Amino acid sequence: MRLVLLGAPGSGKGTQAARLKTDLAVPHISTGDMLRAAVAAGTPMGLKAKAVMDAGQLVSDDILLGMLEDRLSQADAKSGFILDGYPRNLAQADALDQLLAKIGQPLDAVIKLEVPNEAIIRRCEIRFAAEGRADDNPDTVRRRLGIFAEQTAPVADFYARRGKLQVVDGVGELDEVTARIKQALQRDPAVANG
Ligand code: B4P
Repeated sequence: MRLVLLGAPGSGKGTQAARLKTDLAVPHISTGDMLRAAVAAGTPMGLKAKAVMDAGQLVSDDILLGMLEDRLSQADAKSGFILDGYPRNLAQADALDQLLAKIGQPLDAVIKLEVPNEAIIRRCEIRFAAEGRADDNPDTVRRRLGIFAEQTAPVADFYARRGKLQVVDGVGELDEVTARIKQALQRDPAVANG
């Protein structure tokens, strides 16, 4: 299964991907986690990315594509993957299409988690209090939501036009949202037919 999870910051992509990976028996590939690992390791790329992430902006497409290409070439990704946080704009969606065509692994499905902005702001406030992630402070979350509406929302149309998009309500208990995603994947003809 090759799945993309789309959704605004704080919509539950990372949370749900971590729950789905065991059932689907594929790795969870989060570009946000990869960038945070690079920041924590103090690599030159991490140092460059930190300021951009803390400000709630998107890290450059070139950096992201190189990182993703490396990750998808690893052995565990041959059986599929759940991609969380990528693509975040149309240039990344195009680049992903080309990369997957090159390695002969087209996407099976794209799930978009829908959560109202007020709920997202509340979730990120809770995480900010618990983890202190700079990009979860309320002003930065509002900026990230603006970037999402402007740059990431068109990615959903990109996949809708290709018949790959399913929209799932992301509000509710974690188990409920997981069950909705699994139902959507069952309905997906590309997935149901293997
Ligand atoms: P991400 O790591 O992708 O951060 P995120 O959008 O906040 O999602 P995350 O997966 O962490 O949170 P989740 O929604 O699961 O990106 C961080 C930054 O990295 C970006 O701003 C950007 O700078 C950079 N970046 C990453 N990818 C990039 C790309 N492709 N191009 C350029 N830059 C990129 O959960 C949020 C909170 O909600 C959690 O605390 C969770 O516990 C809670 N939650 C989840 N589901 C819930 C539910 N059903 N009910 C209540 N709370 C819930």
